[in-house]
Amino acid sequence: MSAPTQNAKLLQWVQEVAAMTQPTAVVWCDGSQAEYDRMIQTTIDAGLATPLDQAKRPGGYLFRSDPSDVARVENRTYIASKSPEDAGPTNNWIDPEALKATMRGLYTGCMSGRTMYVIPFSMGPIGSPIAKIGVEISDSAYVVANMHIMTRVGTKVLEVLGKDGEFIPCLHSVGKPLAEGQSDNGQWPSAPVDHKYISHFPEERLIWSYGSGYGGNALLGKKCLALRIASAQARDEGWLAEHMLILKLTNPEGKSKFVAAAFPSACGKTNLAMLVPTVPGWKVETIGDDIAWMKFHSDGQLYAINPEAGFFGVAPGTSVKSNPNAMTTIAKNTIFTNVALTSDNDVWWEGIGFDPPAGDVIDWKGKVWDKKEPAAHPNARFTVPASQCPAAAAEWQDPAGVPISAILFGGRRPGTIPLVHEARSWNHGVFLGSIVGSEVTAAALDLKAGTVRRDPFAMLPFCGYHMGDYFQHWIDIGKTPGAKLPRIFCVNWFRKDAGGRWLWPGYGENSRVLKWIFEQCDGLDGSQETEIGIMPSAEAIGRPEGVSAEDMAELLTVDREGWRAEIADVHANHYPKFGSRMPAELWQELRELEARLAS
Ligand code: GTP
Ligand code: SPV
Ligand code: MN
Repeated sequence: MSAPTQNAKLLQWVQEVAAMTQPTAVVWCDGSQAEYDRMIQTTIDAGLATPLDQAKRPGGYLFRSDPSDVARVENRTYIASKSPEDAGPTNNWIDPEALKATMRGLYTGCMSGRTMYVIPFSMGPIGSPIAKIGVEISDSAYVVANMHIMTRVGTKVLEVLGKDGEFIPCLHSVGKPLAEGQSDNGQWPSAPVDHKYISHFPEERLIWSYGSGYGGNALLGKKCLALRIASAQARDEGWLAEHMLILKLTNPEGKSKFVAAAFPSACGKTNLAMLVPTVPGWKVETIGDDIAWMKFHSDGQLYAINPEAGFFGVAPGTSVKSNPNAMTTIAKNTIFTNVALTSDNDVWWEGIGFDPPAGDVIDWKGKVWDKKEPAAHPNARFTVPASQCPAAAAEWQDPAGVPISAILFGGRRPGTIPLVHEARSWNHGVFLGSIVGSEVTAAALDLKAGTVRRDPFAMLPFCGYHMGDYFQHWIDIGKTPGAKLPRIFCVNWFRKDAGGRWLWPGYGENSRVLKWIFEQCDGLDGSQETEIGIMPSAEAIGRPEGVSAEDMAELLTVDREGWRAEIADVHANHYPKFGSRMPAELWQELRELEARLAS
């Protein structure tokens, strides 16, 4: 096949990679529907995909990954800057040349028996000044199909790239060469964990991934490009690349504001972005559910775009009750990975809101479900075009982005952190982002689920450089001349009582908090100063059905003892990690909070 580009750098790179990985064929992807259909057929033929009942769920396909390859692998994710200091204490580091030598060894011959796909893609609307072009080389048809949904793939991207345009090379292999005549034959291809490398070279703006076919490890436009590499670019160029949803919030008078919110993986971004408010007259619409790129415009406002074109969302817990918009979105043209299969050839998962029909349920491992373990993997996901979301805002692909009025930080915290509090200032807000803690979820494979860890700005696994410098970057953003800075809030939907019962119903009821945030931005009354920040009265939030006045009080009081312990941990364990790169402004915020809580 002749190459559909004259971009010399791209042609040379493709040739070099093909020489190293030795595929049977090289295919340049055009992004067409016919190509998508071919990819799906290829995976069906290889026994990797199961078509769902096409009458009930048109364009629905189920994949089961290898049980060792079900989520991101943080221990095998590397930031290979020249100096370990530039990767910082929260990233794994290997010398870039040593890492490349190891990986070249693994890549040599790794695509034999397979097709090498060249996937030109755009993060952000094609041709928009904010968009970035990447080219992923992958030996996985599953990756090609998912990239079609999650990014803008194809010939148009090559046109914009032209002869000498810049692109971010993203090299990916599942790390499972095939012998001649051999097929995957129903076995999800991946490499053993100690051969997996999800590597980033931020100084060269380069990504090399080996050994995993799953999600953020393999769909390299997402976490690797749009967060890890883009965060390093954003630092250099004065903008922000963040693990944030973007939503449009409209009040009963028809006035709209845009909100961005950072929660760690599997902590509620997709759900908040598509929320159906319980508060009458209010409306939430979706711009994005996972990543925001934000830049100041000449009017002083911070504008955000969603660089993605689809959702790679957590399936378990998604139901008509919790997220009706997501359920409608995934009614067609959806790739499901690691959910359960029902006897009538449809999908099922824990928390879908109904029992599976009679007959055997096949669990995510492909066995008849014995009901001892979950039928769907907790990190089972759906991949679906954002354009199918009934709540998609009219502006969702606007290349200019949307002006952000409020930024939210949150995590899963059974105690201490109240339902909502507002920062007193930009720097105090950056402080709140820097100390975010959250219970670990199933979105990363190698961590113990349930334990609380610090996940600053929900970027712990995604910051492509030293986290102390990242904090400083946020402080510096606040000093942008003429900036109309968004207000900053902390939210926590995950409070529990001593018996483990949720204190807050969450989901649609979170609209009560969004309403208060909207009104705070407009300077309406309904708040009070506390030691930890500005908080609403119980009346300003209102009480959802089933929430007692005592629960409400617990959700909205300052747990002074809990906060003292929180702050002591930040002081002793969290901030010292960042050494001399820790901004003085944040130490100052910490000392001021300590003083307020002591008096
Ligand atoms: P990533 O895609 O991993 O970045 O995750 P995300 O932040 O988009 O998380 P998502 O919205 O998919 O939610 C993950 C899990 O949290 C799902 O099982 C949801 O049902 C659950 N969840 C979301 N919002 C709430 C809430 O308000 N309350 C409670 N209790 N659970 C929630
Ligand atoms: C996350 O883990 O935050 C995700 C899923 O959004 S993945 O793309 O696999 O990283
Ligand atoms: Mn995410």
